[in-house]
Parts: sequence; C-alpha cells; structure tokens
Amino acid sequence: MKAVTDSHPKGNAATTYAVNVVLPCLDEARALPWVLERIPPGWRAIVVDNGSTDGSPDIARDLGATVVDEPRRGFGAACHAGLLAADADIVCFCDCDASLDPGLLVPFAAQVAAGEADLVLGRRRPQSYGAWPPHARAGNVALARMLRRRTGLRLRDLGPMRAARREALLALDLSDRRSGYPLQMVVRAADAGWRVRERDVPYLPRTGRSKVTGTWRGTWNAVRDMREVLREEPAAARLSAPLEVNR
Ligand SMILES: Nc1nc2c(ncn2[C@@H]2O[C@H](COP(=O)(O)OP(=O)(O)OP(=O)(O)O)[C@@H](O)[C@H]2O)c(=O)[nH]1
Ligand SMILES: [Mg+2]
Repeated sequence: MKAVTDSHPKGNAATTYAVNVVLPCLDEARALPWVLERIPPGWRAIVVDNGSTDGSPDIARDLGATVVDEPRRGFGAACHAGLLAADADIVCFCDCDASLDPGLLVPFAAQVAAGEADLVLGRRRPQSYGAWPPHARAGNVALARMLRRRTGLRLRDLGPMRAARREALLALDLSDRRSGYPLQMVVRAADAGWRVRERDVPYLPRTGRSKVTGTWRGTWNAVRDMREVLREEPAAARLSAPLEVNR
C-alpha cells in the first residue's frame, strides 16, 4: 500500500503514514462514485457493505475500493468490520451517502499523525436547510450537552467523519454495533484521556433515500442506542468491577 508523505506542520521533518478510510455502506449505489472519486490519492478506501441490494459492492469494487462484507446490520457493525479490516497507521471514517466529502479528511489525518490530537471529529456545518432536519440538529445539541456532563468534553457535534490511530481505536474495545458506535468511541476516548479535537466540515444533503436522520424510526433507534452508551459505567469503573467482586 502507498503511504502519504506530508511535511510536518511545525518543522521540516517529513512524516510518512498510511491512511485507510472506512465507508459504511447500505444501498449507496448512487452516492458511491461521488464519494470514491474524492478519496485522497494514496489512501485506501474500505467500503463495508452491509447487505446492500442495489449493487453497491460491485460499484465500489469497480471504482477501486476494497470491499468488506458485513452481513450483520447496523452502523456500528459496519464501522467496526472496517476497522478490523484496516491495516494503516491511521483510520478515518466517513459516511458513504455523499453528505460529507472524504477529501476533507487530509488535515484530520495530518493532525493525528503530527501528534496534535488523538481523535479528530468533523463538526457538520449544513450548507442548506435540507441537509440537516431541525429534529436531528436539536437532538445533536442535547447529545453534546449530555456528553459534556458525562465526560467534560466540550464538543459541538458528534458527526461520523473522524480520524484516529488504528491501534488506539482497537484498544477502546468498542462493543456497540448500532447507532451508538460513534458516541461510544468518543466517550471511551474521553475516559482514556485522549485529546479530542473538532474541525468544521460542510454538510450536504445526502444522495439517495434517507434511512436514519430523516425518519422517525431511525431517529428513535439512534436515541435509544445512544442512551445505552451514556448509561455505561466509565472505563475505570468497568475495569475495577472484578476487583470489587473479590473483596
Ligand atoms: N442506517 C444504516 N446505515 C448503514 C448501515 N450500515 C451501513 N450504513 C451506512 O452508514 C452511513 C450512515 O447512515 P445514514 O443512513 O446516512 O444515516 P444518517 O446520516 O444518520 O441519516 P440519513 O442520511 O438521513 O439516512 C451511510 O453511508 C449508510 O449507507 C445500517 O445498518 N443502517
Ligand atoms: Mg447520512
């Protein structure tokens, strides 16, 4: 695999690192060409097909992506299968519905590679009214508030676009396989003392039919999964639980 050479933002030393982009995909045939042509040169796109029936995996393969099959439904199941299949130093995540441009992940990966952050998140800035329905925005504000209460982290969004080191991500041992996965990643990262940073990214209306945010059922399921994650004991308490049993 090709690695990316980038000059270090604070000095002359060049840093070389490989990047994989995990793209969870459920019936995104119409969005895939737009998404895959924006993968930065030298990066590997890992499209995780989650049981599409619209030909998405063949389209992704034809466009040069690595395709991983994850038969178990769920956003988290798809993201995690991509993380397990990745082999680069740095792993990025991006939705596969053309609402976010994966080309914008370059500074995300650079910030992680330079050691300036452990997890970089894209703060979605809607470019038109239709890009982000009001109920989803309001839910996100409430979620950011709950996250702050739980972890002390002051984030303004919990978007799907992100970058971190692969080995560190694996060590978080994420267990959610549905809509709570992105939140669990941030909560566990905060508990582990990671430096979490946000960068603005334009948020565009998705291509194709809405499955989560634009539907009541999808939104309700997402809220339920995220509530579960916030109920989880902090990492320290989880790890010390067996000792307490032995006392
Ligand atoms: N909803 C859903 N999306 C999945 C699943 N597996 C993979 N995905 C992909 O995960 C990404 C995010 O899902 P989206 O359906 O865009 O969720 P969202 O952005 O909250 O809401 P909408 O764009 O309004 O549907 C997309 O690229 C999906 O194709 C799954 O089981 N359910
Ligand atoms: Mg979407």
